[in-house]
Order: sequence, then structure tokens, then C-alpha cells
Amino acid sequence: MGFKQLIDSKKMLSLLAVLMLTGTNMVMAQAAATATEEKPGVDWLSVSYYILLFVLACIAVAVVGKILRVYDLSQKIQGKAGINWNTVMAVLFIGFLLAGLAGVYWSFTVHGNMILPGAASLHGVKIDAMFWTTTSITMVVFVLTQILLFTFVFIYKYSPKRRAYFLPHNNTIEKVWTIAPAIVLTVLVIFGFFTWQEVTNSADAKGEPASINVDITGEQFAWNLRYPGPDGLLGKKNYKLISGANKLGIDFNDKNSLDDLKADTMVIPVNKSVRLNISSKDIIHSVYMPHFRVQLNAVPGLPTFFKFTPTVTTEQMRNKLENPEFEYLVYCNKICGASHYNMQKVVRVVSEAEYAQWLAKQQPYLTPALRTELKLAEVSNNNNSTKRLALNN
Ligand SMILES: [Cu+2]
Repeated sequence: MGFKQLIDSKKMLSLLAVLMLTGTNMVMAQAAATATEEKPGVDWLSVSYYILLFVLACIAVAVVGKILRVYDLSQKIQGKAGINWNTVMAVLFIGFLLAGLAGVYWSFTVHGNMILPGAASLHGVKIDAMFWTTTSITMVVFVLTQILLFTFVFIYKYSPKRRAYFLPHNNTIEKVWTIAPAIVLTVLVIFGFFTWQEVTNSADAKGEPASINVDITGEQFAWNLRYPGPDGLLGKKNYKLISGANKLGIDFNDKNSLDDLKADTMVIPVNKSVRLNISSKDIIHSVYMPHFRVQLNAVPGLPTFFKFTPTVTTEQMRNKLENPEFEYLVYCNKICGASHYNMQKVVRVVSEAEYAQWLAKQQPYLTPALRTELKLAEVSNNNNSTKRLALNN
């Protein structure tokens, strides 16, 4: 049975009547439900209501279509030209182009306001330059191709006076659309390659110590921070040593570990290079600090690092954004499980003096409970570095 026989006008009308009855019932039931109590969860009544509205809108379009068809046929019967559907379609294409361009403009003005402020790190400026170059080039190409596409459809709509030209092959066109994008993409890729090389090829890669060494370890669903103590060196870690008290598996046979500090907030001094030593205890996480243009995966078993220099203090950024509540944050940028969104910590960029003050107040990683667990009482009494740490506290 064909589609046309299946849906005749009688069936359509009865279907419409049924839908309208159901809709009225739903609206009334909805009103009654809101009058009594608000139930949490998905409101299926309003979902069905919107589906019904959509179906009604479709029917309205179909009805308008039928009316136009009848009008068209009556015009033709009278020997008149009727509706020129080619022109209608061509005008609709131009309408679609204008609506699309207006949408692009709206997206740029509305969502453009939500864009991150300028980079708050030294290398971030280069990343921003790369981002804006790529965005500008692709934007110009996008707007031009869309305008050409839709305008050509409008200009070259069907006309009985014109014959279509059959173009089976043209080497020049093939060359242009192969070589031009290839050149542009090569430039963009090389630009990106050199930028990334500059960002990562820091002094640290050549073995020089960074100003500040911070350990950041991801786990479901938190970031753990460890700062070096007065000796300026972080002790070794070993996943086999992870226990309830030794959450990061720090190896206390390594003397550098004894004065290491734990921290809840990542406090870093402005204009000093910071080396983040990144690792993960369980699955792949990702250290993501959008304001500093920093992102690098934290992969279990693969210690890695990212070096950056913050250039704008939290206070300066608060003034710039006119938001006294503003805080830099370090997020996890891998969807690592149900509470992934919890993985964030405050990052505070302060002056060097404030940083020294803050660091002096931090608690050692080696807590009394951990000392007992590791039977480290004797070591602590005789160890110089912990005595110095005691002075700090
Ligand atoms: Cu994560």
C-alpha cells in the first residue's frame, strides 16, 4: 500500500482530532500537577506537550503546502504561470545564508564575550597568537565559501533560457583546490610545531632546575600537591609504597623526601618559572589550567612535566576582570569518571614575598601518623632537614 493511500484526508483529520484531545488532556493534567506539588526528575508531560507542538507545527506546514499546491494547480488550469518553485527555493537559499551569517555574528558577539581573558603566562601569549591566526584564516575561508555557495545557487537557479555546462574534469581547478589548502595547512602545522617546541623546550629540558618544583598527582577525584621543603628538592615516589597514610607513595629512604610539604592550594610566585611534575595514581587525568594555557595529560606510570611562568597575579586578574571573587583553577580535562567535575583546585599567583610566607606555613607531608607507620621516629630526631623544617613551622 502506498503512502498516499495510507494517509488520506479522513485519517489525517481524525489523527489531528486525537492529538488535539490528548494535548488538551495533557495541558489540563499538567496544570493540575503543578497546582498540587512539584515532582523532581523529568517532566514527561511537558516533553509530550512539546512533541505534540512539533507534530502540530509539521501538520501546519503540510497544510500550507497543500493549499499552495491547490493554488498552483488552479493557476495552471486557468492557463497562468503558477508558482515558480525554482525562484522560491533560490530565495530561500539566500534567506538561509543571511540567517546563517546573522547566527555566526550572534555567536561571535554573545559567546565571544565568554572567551577567556588574555593569557596569564609567558608562553600563553604565543599559544594565543597561534589560536587567533588559525581562527582568522578559517573564519575568512568559512564566510567566503558560504557566501559563494549560496549566492551561486541563487544566480544559477534553473532557467529555461540557459543550458547547463557539463564539466567532467579540469586540471587547473584540481590543482588550485589541492595546492592552496595544502600550503595554508602546512603553514599552520609548522607554526604550531615551532610554538609547541618553544613552549616545551625550556631550560628544564636541558637539566637546569626550575625556580619552583611542584608535584601534582591525579587520582579519582582529586589533585594532590607536594612542594619541596627547605632543601628545594622533591623526594622520589614509588607506587608500591602507596598506603592509607602515604597517599602518594613517597619513598622516605630518599633523604629529599623528609622535608616535603603538602598543600591544598597551588600557590605560585608571579614571574617565576614553575615546573609541574605531573603523574596519576589510577587512570588518565589531565592537568588543565586554561588561564595559563597549560594542559598536559597525567598518565599512570608515565611521569611528565610542564614548565610555565605566570605573569598576572590573582589580584591583578581580579581587577582586570572586575570580579573580586575570581580564582585561577586547575581542572581535570579528561572525563575520568562520575565525579570528574570535582577535580579542581585553586591556583593563586602571588608576589614572591607572599609566596615565601605561605610556604613557611605549610605542613610537612611526613605526619606523626606516617612516622609511626613507617617507624621513622629515630630518623626524624637526627635529621637536619626536619629540624630546619621545624624552624619554618
Ligand atoms: Cu580526572
